[in-house]
Amino acid sequence: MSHHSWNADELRTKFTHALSDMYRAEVPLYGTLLDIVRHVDRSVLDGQGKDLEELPIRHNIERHGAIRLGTANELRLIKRLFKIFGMYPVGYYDLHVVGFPLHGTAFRPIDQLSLMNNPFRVFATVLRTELVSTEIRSMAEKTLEMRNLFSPRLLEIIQNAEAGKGMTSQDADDLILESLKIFKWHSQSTVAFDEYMTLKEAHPMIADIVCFPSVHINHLTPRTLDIDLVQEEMIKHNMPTKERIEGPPRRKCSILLRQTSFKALEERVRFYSSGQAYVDGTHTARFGEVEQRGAAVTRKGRNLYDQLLSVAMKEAANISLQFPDFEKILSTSFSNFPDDWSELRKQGLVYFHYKVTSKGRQYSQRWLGQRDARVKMEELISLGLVEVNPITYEDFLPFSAAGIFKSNIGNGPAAPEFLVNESNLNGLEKALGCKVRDEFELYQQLQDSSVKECACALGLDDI
Ligand code: OOG
Ligand code: NI
Repeated sequence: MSHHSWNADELRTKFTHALSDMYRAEVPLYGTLLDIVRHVDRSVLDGQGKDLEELPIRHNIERHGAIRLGTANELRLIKRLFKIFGMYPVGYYDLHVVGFPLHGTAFRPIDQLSLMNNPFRVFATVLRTELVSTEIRSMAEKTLEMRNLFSPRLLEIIQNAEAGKGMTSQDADDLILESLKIFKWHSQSTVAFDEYMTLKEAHPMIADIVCFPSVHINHLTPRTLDIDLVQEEMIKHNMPTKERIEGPPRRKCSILLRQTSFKALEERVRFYSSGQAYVDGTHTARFGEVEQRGAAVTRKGRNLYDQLLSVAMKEAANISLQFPDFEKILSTSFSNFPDDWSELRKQGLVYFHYKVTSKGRQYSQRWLGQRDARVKMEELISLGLVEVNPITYEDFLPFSAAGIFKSNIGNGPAAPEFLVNESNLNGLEKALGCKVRDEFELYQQLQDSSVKECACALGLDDI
């Protein structure tokens, strides 16, 4: 039998397309949002005299999604599945600090080539049952114990891949098909209506996680070049648009991540009922989101971001605020975050990718070899031998995530009483069966290896 050797990037892209098609069929407004994004991006490029084709390949397909898992076992299986797609757990997100009994990680590609091909990422949270009452915990555990997200065929494909066996085209097709079943929406709940209500009262997130046979993907998010324009268009299209864009304010030099969403749909769901066979109810979980990504910031940059955001939030809490007023407060606070690439680089606030220019390549290695081998990067840049570009932020922001959660599934109890009040990175890693990678280290490695490549191309020992 002929084995096309599928690599992880190809499989991830096949999966991203399939998932996007499925979600488009399930949530038509997501399709409308994709159309708006394409339209906005084209007009932004027109303004710059550029074509869509000039964008990096990744841009056309770039998405992130989110799932909420119930148990450690489900998380472990998801990790094994995503590994086949070249996606690894990066970062720890503790949502209990923003009122949700969840913690999680982001599954995403980590090396430069894979990110260039398709940076598809999934924000995956898992329920922390140790945070909730014993009554709710045992209800949740009892129901989740009976759930099998992974079909026998999918488990077989995963085991074969882990054993290093080749994958036929049929295997690859089945892999995608069987994977989609995990993320599909079901309008039939696995519990009785009163159970659903009890769980929902404890926290709407718990009901969403526990009461369904799959871990329905709750949104898929395209990336845009101008989120402010998309927000305007969403409002024009009468979408139930979130009031404000999460994240940093609009800037010349985009950093991190700005996000907005349309609110979750109220969907019909059938529940079991003791008296009759079924009873009809509704559930809100699935929504649409759009994001604009900017530069990855260093730890120093991140501390500054967190500090400036919290200053703005505190100030906003004092007055009742409309959208434009908050934007003003935010911009004022962020005037303390440099907005010039060379300044951001010199202050070590942002990660950069360094690349030898064509002028640099023309300089003979001998010319450079005659100089002090420790040529300063600044000098190479000012001579036009090396160019610098900010590295894209590939991760998420917990406070923005909280804003997205809140506007979509309801706040839950105003101040939820959790039994435990600390993060549990260890618990998450134990559930995963591996460490989560540190996102800052990954960006640092990307930057360092780009510097090494420059040194190598220019025949320098060190820069
Ligand atoms: C995840 C919300 C977080 C984001 O973009 O920050 C998220 C969820 O609602 O499960 O997707
Ligand atoms: Ni999201």
